[in-house]
Amino acid sequence: MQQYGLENVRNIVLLSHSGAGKTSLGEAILFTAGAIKRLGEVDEGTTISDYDPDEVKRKISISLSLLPCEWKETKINLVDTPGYSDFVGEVKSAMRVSEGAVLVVCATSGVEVGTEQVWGYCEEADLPRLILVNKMDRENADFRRTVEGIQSKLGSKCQPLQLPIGAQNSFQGVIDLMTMKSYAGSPSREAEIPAEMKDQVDSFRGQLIEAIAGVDDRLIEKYLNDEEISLEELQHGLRDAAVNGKIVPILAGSALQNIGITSLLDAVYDYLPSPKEREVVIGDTAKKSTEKIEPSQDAPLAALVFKTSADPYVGKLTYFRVYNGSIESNSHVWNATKNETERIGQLFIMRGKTQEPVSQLRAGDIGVVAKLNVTGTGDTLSSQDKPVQITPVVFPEPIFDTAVYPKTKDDLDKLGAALSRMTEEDPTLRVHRELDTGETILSGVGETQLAVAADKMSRKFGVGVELKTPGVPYKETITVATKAEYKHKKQTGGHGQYGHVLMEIAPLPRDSGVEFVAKVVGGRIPRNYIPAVEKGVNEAVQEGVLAGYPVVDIKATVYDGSYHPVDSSEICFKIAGAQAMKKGFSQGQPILLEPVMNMKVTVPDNFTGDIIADLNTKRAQVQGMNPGGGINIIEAQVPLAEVQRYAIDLKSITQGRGSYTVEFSHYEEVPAHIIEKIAAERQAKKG
Ligand SMILES: Nc1nc2c(ncn2[C@@H]2O[C@H](COP(=O)(O)OP(=O)(O)OP(=O)(O)O)[C@@H](O)[C@H]2O)c(=O)[nH]1
Ligand SMILES: [Mg+2]
Repeated sequence: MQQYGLENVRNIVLLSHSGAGKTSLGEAILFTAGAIKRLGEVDEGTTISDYDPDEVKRKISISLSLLPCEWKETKINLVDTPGYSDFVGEVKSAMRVSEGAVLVVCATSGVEVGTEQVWGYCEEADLPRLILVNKMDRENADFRRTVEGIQSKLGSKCQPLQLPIGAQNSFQGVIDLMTMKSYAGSPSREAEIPAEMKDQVDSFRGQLIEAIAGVDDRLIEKYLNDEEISLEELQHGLRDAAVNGKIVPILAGSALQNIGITSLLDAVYDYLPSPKEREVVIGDTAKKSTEKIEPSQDAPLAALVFKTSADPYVGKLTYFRVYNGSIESNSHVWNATKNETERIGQLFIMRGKTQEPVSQLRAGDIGVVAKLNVTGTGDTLSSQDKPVQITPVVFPEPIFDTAVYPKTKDDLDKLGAALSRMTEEDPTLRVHRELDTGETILSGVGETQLAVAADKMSRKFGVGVELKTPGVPYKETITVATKAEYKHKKQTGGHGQYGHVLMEIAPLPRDSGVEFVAKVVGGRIPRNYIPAVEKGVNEAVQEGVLAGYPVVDIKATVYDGSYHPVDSSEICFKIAGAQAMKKGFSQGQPILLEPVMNMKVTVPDNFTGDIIADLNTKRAQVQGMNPGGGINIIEAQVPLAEVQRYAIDLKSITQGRGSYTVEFSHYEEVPAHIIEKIAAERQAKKG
């Protein structure tokens, strides 16, 4: 097995708006580098990266996948990511373990919302990157227009390193503005620079050299003095600038036609950093401090787990990135996050779904191991003598809830286990049981993610489920104090039934629950029957009279009654207690309460009006706005019933440019005109 030194590795994440061509590009790269013999296609479901049946079915990537290959004796670990915004968790994981990114932009649609989003993530993470203008072969493909869009939306530090030769169905290849060499065809061959492109090439080359000199102290003087700058100096300058994020080179190509891929691989090798060039921040668990270290393959082990996947056949797979030292097959390591020893079996490198066994993985590399016991996503594997922790990936909080209903009794039995496997695999999924409605709630980033989760549960674990909008946990209460009397009296054959209760029912402040007090004097209800009365009350408050929701925030006081020495029994007093409670509740001018949420909606300024207008149709109370830097954060209180599908509304209002958080605030009275509708829905659900 070939071992790679730190400087001979590139961990590169592919990022873009959905559909720009990352998966196709990954395929073309593997093919060009000789890692695969046949070029698969997304539309035929034959790519190495989109191997999962859910990906094949939907023709989009859903999970990150590893696509290692070798180029110029350097191991390139490509990580393909999903572009669909629901799967941002996978993008964050993939970025965390990469030193560089290739951002794919479509040559016809240009910079889209998703492009700006991943660009933002790269800026946040300080991730060096290249941009590939892909789909140069497509109808309407336009390199110059796309570059203008990139420079105006992402900044002028994005500079063409290449020019395409031809476009659309005459797209043939690319010209490298540094080496002034041109490559055409598939497989790529060196070609002449077309004579008619000479002026254009000179002008773009001039801009590139100016940009490089502008960020390089050594070159700027030469440049200003009109001295000759050698190719080597320029390449050195561009490498520094790209690694430090001062210049983002723009390339051109077609993943589908496999054109420009050789040059892209060269650019990844030339201009993106190796693991040696990025410091690693590690926390010393013993000293409780963090330090930045230069990674080394001879140091004690530090490896970060960035993904786990559950599979009924191969079991649990744990994906990790080695930052320091090395890890061996069939060894023991120390899980410094859980403070436990973990047994490591056979190590693998993965290419799509294919596993290739390896005996060792060294710093810089990415690998997989099966069937770990205690280790989960975010954990650090290290050595017990020198336990360290690497900062884990920070995942977004789930905002979209759905209720999970098993289809059959058998599905119900297996549901819990399947859900816990799903949440282990995807850290942006959470599950909890809503006591008030009795529903199992699965929360995530968006609707598609949850639909995919349901498909996966059925396919992987044989658990059929239906997803529904969760029930709103309404409550009922009263607004005025009232008195009620109930006498339960029956004479049937032998001895009869008798229980008699007088009760006062009063409203309590919000969040008080149900209080029961007995103030009966002179033994008018014997003490041993009081618990039965309380039981009756507790049963009656399970379902209010308005819409059948639980009753809260009331105080029930039994203050009088009577009994019969022979006919009275516990059951009779229970019935009397329950009926008195129901009667009193009806008389107390009952109201329905609903949960109200605190929401923070973050959108670009120009959407503020649309957001407010939409919130106004949702019975929201806008509490404040915090504009700044072109972005506005709108704070509002909104009834839960109105915002259960807000993720979808927000996406359509802002074309995906907005985000929000939501949390429970308090219960509030439901306006009278809505109660009837809620009661009817409740009735229908029960029926
Ligand atoms: N004409 C043309 N079509 C392309 C090219 N690259 C990709 N496509 C097509 O664009 C569509 C989307 O390609 P993918 O590779 O799945 O894009 P992606 O970025 O991986 O998409 P997500 O996984 O959803 O983020 C497919 O139909 C591809 O065949 C290209 O260079 N030229
Ligand atoms: Mg894809």
